[in-house]
Amino acid sequence: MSSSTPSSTKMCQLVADKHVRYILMAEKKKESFESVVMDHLRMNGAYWGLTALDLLEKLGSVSEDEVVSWLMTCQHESGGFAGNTGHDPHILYTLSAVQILALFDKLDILDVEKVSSYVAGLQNEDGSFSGDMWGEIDTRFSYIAICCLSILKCLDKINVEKAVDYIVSCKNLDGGFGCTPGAESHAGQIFCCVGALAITGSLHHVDKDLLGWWLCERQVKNGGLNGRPEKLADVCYSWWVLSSLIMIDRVHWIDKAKLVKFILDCQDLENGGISDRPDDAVDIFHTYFGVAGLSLLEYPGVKAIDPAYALPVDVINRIMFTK
Ligand code: GRG
Repeated sequence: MSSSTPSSTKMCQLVADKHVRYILMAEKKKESFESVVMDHLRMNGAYWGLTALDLLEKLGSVSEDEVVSWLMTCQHESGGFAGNTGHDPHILYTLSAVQILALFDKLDILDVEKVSSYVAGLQNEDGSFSGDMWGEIDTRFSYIAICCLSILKCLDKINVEKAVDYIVSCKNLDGGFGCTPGAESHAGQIFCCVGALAITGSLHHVDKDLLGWWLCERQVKNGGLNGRPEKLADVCYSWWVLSSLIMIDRVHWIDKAKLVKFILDCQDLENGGISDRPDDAVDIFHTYFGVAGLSLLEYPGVKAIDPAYALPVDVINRIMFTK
């Protein structure tokens, strides 16, 4: 790029090494504010950090044995996983645990029967899923159940037809999906519904042009994507929106170069990490979704990620092509 380029249009590069260091350090800072407030959802944080490391080809810099032995202390008698040792199990953390084991090629240490029974046991009569024994229902949990059981090759343990019917009942007139029937369309829920429909081979239920139009309208002036109309752009929607657009084959409807620039502008160039918006504080959630977004945008040096399973493509291939 020429030195006369104004700084506002100058494209910085991905500071991958700094992000790797930031992720490795975040794990060590157990007394920090971020660590304390995230203690109960450490399993999610581990999935975000480890998947980002793998996408940057640096998964080898963490101790697999340490992660896996901690992870197994989070499993309950029911088969479900908690967000950390001593907490209650939830379907959210169960998927993260399964995804982490998939990253390390360690799914064989799981009692698959037990984990899949826990997940399948959360399906309700109408096909929806609860998140745990307390019963909250949300299409996030439908996605999680379907993704988790597909990775474990146990989709036959649930009523897939009813699960799909429930998701379709959450479709809105704008082509999007909400968390329950009649709830507002939101990019995060759209990822969940489209991802679940993709995994179950049911994408014919999506009006691709209508939903593609709604999704590409999420791109705002600064190139970033928001999660619904009139909201601010946020790096995490680079994942929720882009993965959905890819799954319905409409990703060419957004300006990819402007989105790459928005994500790169959210980096802390000195200390690593990615924030929700330029100049905000970085965190592990946005660092993961920023890297994952760049992966979907085929940014050089970042491994390809599967838009439905939210795991590196080589990990998914390894699972799907082995018995
Ligand atoms: C494996 C990637 C993966 C996901 C598992 C948990 C889950 C399944 C999906 C979550 C989908 C979701 C609802 C994402 C949205 C997260 C988010 C940033 C919500 C913020 O919502 P608001 O209303 O923010 O606070 P806006 O941006 O609308 O102002």
